[in-house]
Amino acid sequence: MSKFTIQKVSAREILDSRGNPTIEVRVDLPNKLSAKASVPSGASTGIHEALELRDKEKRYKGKGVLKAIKNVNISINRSLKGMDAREQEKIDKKLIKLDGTNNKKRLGANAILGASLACARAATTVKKQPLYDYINKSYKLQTTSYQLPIPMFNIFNGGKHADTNLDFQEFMVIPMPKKMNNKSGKKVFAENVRMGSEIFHELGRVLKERGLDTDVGNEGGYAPDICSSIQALDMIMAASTRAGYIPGVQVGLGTDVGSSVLYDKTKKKYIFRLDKAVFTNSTLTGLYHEWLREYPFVLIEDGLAEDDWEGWKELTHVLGNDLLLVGDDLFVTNKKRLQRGIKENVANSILIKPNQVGTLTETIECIKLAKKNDYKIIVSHRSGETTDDFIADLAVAAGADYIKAGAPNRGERVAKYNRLMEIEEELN
Ligand code: 2PG
Ligand code: MG
Repeated sequence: MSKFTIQKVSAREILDSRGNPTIEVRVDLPNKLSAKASVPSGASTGIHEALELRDKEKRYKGKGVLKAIKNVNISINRSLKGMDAREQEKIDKKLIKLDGTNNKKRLGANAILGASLACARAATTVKKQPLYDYINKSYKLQTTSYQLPIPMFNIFNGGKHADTNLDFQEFMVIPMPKKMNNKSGKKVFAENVRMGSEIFHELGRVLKERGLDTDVGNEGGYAPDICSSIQALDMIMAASTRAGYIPGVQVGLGTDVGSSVLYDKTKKKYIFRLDKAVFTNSTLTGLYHEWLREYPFVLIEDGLAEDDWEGWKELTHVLGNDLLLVGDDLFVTNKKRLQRGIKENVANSILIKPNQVGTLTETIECIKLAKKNDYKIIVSHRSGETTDDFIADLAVAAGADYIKAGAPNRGERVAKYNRLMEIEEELN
């Protein structure tokens, strides 16, 4: 038995940031070493994601995760006990085989991912290796020096993440890459966080002055009822300028349209209630094009629905050179779907969410495929989060271009940004 031999894998039910149950997995090694990982949960989940196992019983209105926990405590524990925690790929393969379905519906992607991530973290405890360094080296991700991702701050929440009238799920402010590099090359990430926070608070003041609500949505961004989508953009622009950051020079805009839920499949139309507008995939692409002329957009995520491949092709053809076009529901961190995207020239960036696919190894494989094909990498949180900051280390390990972890507000969101600032200090 080595110091890395897995003694026990166990799980318990905890609450996520929306107050819903989720799973926390613990892996025990010899010498009383142990590590935990918890699993987030989406609200605007893509239909092609791996399955999040919920009890569908009376407790928590069906949202309990006791079945997933039982799967960890019994079958996953039985099959991982005795394995070397450093053999992450072997561990993940075993978990995939144990589940035996193509979307992890038997054991639950939440049970499997929790175990997968907890094993990785446990392996770092023996030599006290930083998690990002451990992941990077285990998967031979890169040889050059570590780089911190650019944070994308979702400061205006709508869609499925707020009970307000904005159809767009997220409006983000994104520090511009080159212009922000300070001379010493140090604390760039921390400076980007400061920018996000200063704009966020300025936006709060802008909203207050206009008599609008300053309560926040699921991801910590403001979520007032407004008159039009454009009004949100204008207020974000005003807040950026007032905070001292020049839009288009120091800060850009991004949106996660979350368009899968706005799409009427039978009519093949995108319906935006607030703006009283109905679009086809072509006319919606046209709207983005128009916005690009008026606002400093750098990124559009899920601009079209998860299975609107034809629309995506056109969108990529029209705007792919000017914008980051990010596939989230479209790719669901799934190599097969990304492969199709690459083949059909669809999108140029991918959102990476470990729980969409269910193991660390599959997440990394997807990142590798994306990188090889020059897709930009955006590691992402979920709208239902915990204070687990695993994705911060994952982003650094993978040399991700961006990280999306919500507003610079609320504990479960800032946990990721705070961890990245810590890593930046460590690396400097
Ligand atoms: C998204 C995510 C995170 P959810 O759509 O990108 O912002 O939302 O976790 O609800 O899928
Ligand atoms: Mg999304």
